[in-house]
Amino acid sequence: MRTLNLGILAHVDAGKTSLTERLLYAAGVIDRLGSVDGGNTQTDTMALERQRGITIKAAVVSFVAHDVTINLIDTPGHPDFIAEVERVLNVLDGAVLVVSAVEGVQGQTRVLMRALQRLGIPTLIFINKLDRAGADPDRVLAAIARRLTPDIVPMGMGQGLGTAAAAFVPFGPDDRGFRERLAERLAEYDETVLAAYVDNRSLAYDRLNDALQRQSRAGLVHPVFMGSAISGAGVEALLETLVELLPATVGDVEGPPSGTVFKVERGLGGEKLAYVRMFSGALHNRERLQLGGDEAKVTGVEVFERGAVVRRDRVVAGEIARLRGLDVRIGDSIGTPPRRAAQHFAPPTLETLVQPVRAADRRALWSALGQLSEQDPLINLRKDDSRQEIFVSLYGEVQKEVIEATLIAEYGLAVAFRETTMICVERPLGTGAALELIFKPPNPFLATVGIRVEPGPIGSGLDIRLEAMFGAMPVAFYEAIEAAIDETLGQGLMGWQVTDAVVSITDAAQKAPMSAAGDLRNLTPLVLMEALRLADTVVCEPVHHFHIEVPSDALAPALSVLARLDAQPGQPVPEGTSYRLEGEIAAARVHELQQVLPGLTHGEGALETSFAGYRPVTGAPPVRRRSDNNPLNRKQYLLHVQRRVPTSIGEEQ
Ligand SMILES: Nc1nc2c(ncn2[C@@H]2O[C@H](COP(=O)(O)OP(=O)(O)OP(=O)(O)O)[C@@H](O)[C@H]2O)c(=O)[nH]1
Ligand SMILES: [Mg+2]
Repeated sequence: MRTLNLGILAHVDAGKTSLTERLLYAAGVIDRLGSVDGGNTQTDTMALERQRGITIKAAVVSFVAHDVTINLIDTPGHPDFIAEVERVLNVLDGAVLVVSAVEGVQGQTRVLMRALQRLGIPTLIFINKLDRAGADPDRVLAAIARRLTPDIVPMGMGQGLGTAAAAFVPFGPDDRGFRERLAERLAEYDETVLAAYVDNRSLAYDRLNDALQRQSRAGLVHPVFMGSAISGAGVEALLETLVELLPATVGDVEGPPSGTVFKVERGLGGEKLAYVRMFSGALHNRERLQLGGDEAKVTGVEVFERGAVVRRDRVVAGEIARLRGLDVRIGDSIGTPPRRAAQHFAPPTLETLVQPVRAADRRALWSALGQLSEQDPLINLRKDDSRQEIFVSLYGEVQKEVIEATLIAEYGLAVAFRETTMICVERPLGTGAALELIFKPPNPFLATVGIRVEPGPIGSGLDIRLEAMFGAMPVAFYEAIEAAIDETLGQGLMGWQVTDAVVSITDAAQKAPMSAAGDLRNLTPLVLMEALRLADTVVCEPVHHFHIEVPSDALAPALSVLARLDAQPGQPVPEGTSYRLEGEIAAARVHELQQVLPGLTHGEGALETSFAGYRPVTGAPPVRRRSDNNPLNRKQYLLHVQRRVPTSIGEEQ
């Protein structure tokens, strides 16, 4: 049987979980409909999700439609949980992007659609909440075309808008206007349709429908459905055509095993459960495999089937399984790594200090947070050297509250957070070069390393280059230098990650057989930090782009709030009875803006923010204390360690 791994994505509260529940119901997998408000849906199963009526973790459920197994992955919409969506994107065959007919296209909708398009994931759009007062699908369609993609094909229209009887009326084959719109839209990527369109000939509906399915499965056009996840309107129509408009896969079962771990959770007994999508080959229960250099054994294979989780002997290409027995983290590969899991969204830009309420819980807290970071690798953990303080990186306040509640509920650990601060980065300002020669005091290592640091293009990250092959040095030695560069630049002159830098290895030497890779690895941080010091760095803070719509009478107060928050708005743009304000604001101030804006605008101001990169801080740059895992401390310490360094080979002998 073919499989379609289908993600449901949207901004927060758009109705993803409700739609998932409806699809399961329409597919006959559940006979009683749960609701988010009643806390009894199939996919919001965590206590915290049910209490808050918000999805926190991605969840998989499965049903069959037209002989295709559909693994539905319900994702969280709150931007604080974007890491969950990030991993899911790597395993999807297709997606349904939900947009509310009332709230319309949000900043988060754009972020998600851009990621789907970058990855070429075929995507249908569902305009939800037609039954709610204020539903305006025409306005939303126009916003989708303007702000998401012009390549949309509305598949029908709404009726009885804003009432419980709201319905979706599909356009039919006999609808001439629909056929014309289809022809116009599909002509762009289909020669036959184009020729007919130009000649003013009408094509049979079947021919157009065929082109629509092909183009939709290829992600070239996006059919738009609408309805209500609460009343079920439009859900049957979506379910009926889903498998035709999105590409189900039959993977290569005979190929080498290859899969991606996209979710990790712990079972009732604390055991790890790894959610894996197989892209090729098969994986059997009791099979032994290599994982990060170690041998591991699968001790259980479970798949999702018609709303339930069932044990199986094996999982094959195209399928999703829950595997037991593997010590993995999210993002790990099983067998041959499949496509490269790139980062699709911005990294967390905030950090907070976590303290146990009882001092004796410090170790337990460190290990509990370690477990949480296996499930969410973007919860970066950092421990301060001297004070043994623990920091976690964050997307926002809601994620912080969820971590706090999870630590209490699952580990019995009460914690307190100190104020949230930004995670800055450092960029080199100029060029700096340094060199330490072998046998030349005070160089304590049996190695030569020369390094030049210079600024790279904004957004380029770290670019490590080798200027030449130096002598007959083993490859492992070059790798040791590169690994040390990578590790050392985790903390620049002010303690922040160094980025947008080109680091060239200008010289490297060792003396066989006395030198070890360790000599190069230990010397590199010293040379690199000297080069960085000469280049100097500028500390840059994360900023968000904001887009606010405020009623005219709230414009002046909004501007003064923005000024207080050091935001930089552009000229206000009048739009009917309101104004649109756009500009930049430091990531650390976004939460405050979100809190004051509704009061200021009597709830009418709409705010959207999205990560917009880093900008140099004005005033004194913030310094971050070094953490244990920084190699530099170790290396600086090593400098003071007594070590006999020969000045010539003769001396060594
Ligand atoms: N009137 C109406 N309410 C809806 C509809 N769909 C969802 N809701 C309500 O909207 C709220 C959010 O619904 P969810 O299904 O939790 O939305 P979600 O997109 O899964 O939210 P997150 O996972 O937290 O991002 C709930 O109170 C639902 O009852 C709809 O079609 N009509
Ligand atoms: Mg949800």
